[in-house]
Amino acid sequence: MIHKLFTWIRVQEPFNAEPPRAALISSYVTPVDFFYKRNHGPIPIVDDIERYHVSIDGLVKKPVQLSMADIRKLPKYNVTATLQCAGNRRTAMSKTRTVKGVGWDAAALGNAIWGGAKLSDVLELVGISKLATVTSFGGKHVEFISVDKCKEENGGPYKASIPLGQATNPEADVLLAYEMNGEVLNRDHGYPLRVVVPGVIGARSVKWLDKINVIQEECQGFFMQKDYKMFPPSVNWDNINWSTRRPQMDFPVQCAICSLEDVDYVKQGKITVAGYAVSGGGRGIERVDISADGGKTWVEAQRHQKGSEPYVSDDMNGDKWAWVLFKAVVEIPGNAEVIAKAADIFCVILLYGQVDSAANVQPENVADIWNLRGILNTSWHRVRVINAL
Ligand code: MTE
Ligand code: MO
Repeated sequence: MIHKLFTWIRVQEPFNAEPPRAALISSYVTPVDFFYKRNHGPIPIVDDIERYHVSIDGLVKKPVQLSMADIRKLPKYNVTATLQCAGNRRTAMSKTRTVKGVGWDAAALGNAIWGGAKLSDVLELVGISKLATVTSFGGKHVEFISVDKCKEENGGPYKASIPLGQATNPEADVLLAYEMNGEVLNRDHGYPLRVVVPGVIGARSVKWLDKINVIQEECQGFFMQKDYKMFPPSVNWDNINWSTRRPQMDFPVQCAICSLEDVDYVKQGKITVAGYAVSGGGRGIERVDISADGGKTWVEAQRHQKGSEPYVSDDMNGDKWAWVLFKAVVEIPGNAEVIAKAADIFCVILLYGQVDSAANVQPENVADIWNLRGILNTSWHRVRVINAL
């Protein structure tokens, strides 16, 4: 199949776009042009790179200003990580009941190789040691403030925060990234510098970074406190109380079929069903199951990351922050519902080196997880095939 390199523009201003779902899975690493773009305000232009700097301030001993040259001097890491918008698959959720937000199909995510400095190394420059969860001045969160301005912040900058313990943990791989797939980060994705918080909803990966603030409480910005929180279906715009929920951080287990549209014409017989599966928090994908008869019978899909080796969720060779692509051959009986569901795996090393693992599964039906902002539609992905004669 030949896919033209184009993306669907979901909103022109601010610019929001995603690729066609079938094209998304044609490569493990998503080409930059094809990577979804999610913006809350106009895309800023940072052109005077000599004068550009990031300030680190707040509850630190000595605030500093870092130029791009200072950041490039730190050890460079390449981290393959899937970034996914919390609103991915929102359009499907809005079919249950109206939701508020950009209407996304199933391609508001992408897998890139992010190159940059580790935030844990950057924070050492202001005297915060690795694995610190609190600074000597009481700082417990790291806030990222952007250059762009958006209406939700009343014209102020986009911002978000993560816990200090995640920011200072080298294993969490939080980056200040200046490269995407080996190229200089482009304007759409945050040039000259963005945060990449692997395993966490895209909203926390602040683009066009301007300031880093070490603060006591989590960021009080709109997108942390009045958005990107998961509510039950009973909560509506009249009875919502934002303060009753925590800001969403890790992404739950997700998967989608990309080789078929929501409603597609298929000839009876064997077809290959393909798509992606991904989870947050560094959890691997333990299995992906496909049904071609509305959930009566299932076959396990093959999973792949880079190369041709089958992916094994608990071997340490996989990219733990990245999606897996899956494929399964199924027999289409005629008109049918094709379903994909995934389970992730979380391994923790307990005392004495014993390994415990727990699997999370996806909710069966979108109606059960409907929420007014239409976030985290991680329900089983169901598509309808119609017998093409
Ligand atoms: N950072 C800034 N400064 N402004 C934004 O609007 N959007 C966030 C995040 N970082 C945003 C931002 C959201 S909701 C997502 S999903 C990701 O960026 C999207 O990153 P991308 O456009 O590089 O795909
Ligand atoms: Mo997002």
